[in-house]
Amino acid sequence: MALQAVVAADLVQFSESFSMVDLFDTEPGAPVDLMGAVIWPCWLDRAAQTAMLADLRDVARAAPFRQYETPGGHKMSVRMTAAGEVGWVTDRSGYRYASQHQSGGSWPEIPASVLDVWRAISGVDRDPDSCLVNYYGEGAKMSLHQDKDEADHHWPVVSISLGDPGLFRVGGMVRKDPTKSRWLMSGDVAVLSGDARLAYHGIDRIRFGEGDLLPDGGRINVTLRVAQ
Ligand code: MD3
Ligand code: FE
Repeated sequence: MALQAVVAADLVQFSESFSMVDLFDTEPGAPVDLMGAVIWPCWLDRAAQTAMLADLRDVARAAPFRQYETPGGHKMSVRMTAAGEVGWVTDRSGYRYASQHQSGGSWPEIPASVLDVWRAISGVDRDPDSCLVNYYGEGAKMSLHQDKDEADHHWPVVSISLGDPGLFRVGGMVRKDPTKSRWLMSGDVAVLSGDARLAYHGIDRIRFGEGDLLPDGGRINVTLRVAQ
């Protein structure tokens, strides 16, 4: 047999011993502690990521992504929408949770695929009432901030990353505290509870186009909260 034919036969044998899902899957990792933020690498396998992405497309159809303005008058680079009883919004009048989106209706329900992650990982027996969906296109970032707009800060925050890698930075309770960074990959889930719940954090940059979950590139982050 010609060498090319041998190589081709080997490739067929190789590909038949794996499913497409296996080819994309990474092993779930042990939890990583980053300044008290607990990151579960690859908590969601490729099939779960694809299913959640389809649910998030439905959310975005009901409540389209928007680029909000901060109270200071800066346009955020991240595009946002939400699900649940209330959604986080901002405009010139301030940061707040609102029961209606800009197009006038109530927010869509939090998808079951997203709720399942909270129930499995949050460690609390109350469901979240708010699900923020952030979309990072090319060049988008989120500067260092605290999440303080919720009524009771003792409830955890759960964060799910999908799509391109994002460089997550987390520090302490004061902006100038030292920080640590880690790339959040598609399928990673982070739990912010205890002291880390009020830690400064942000996304410095994304590696746009590196992932293959979103056909047009970009990163999605879903955060679940008890807001009211
Ligand atoms: C650490 N989102 O929406 S997720 C946010 O990837 C937000 O879109 C980032 O910060 C993102 O407010 C970071 C990880 C995260 C979420 C909430 C936290 C880290 C956190 C709350 C407290 C401390
Ligand atoms: Fe935040």
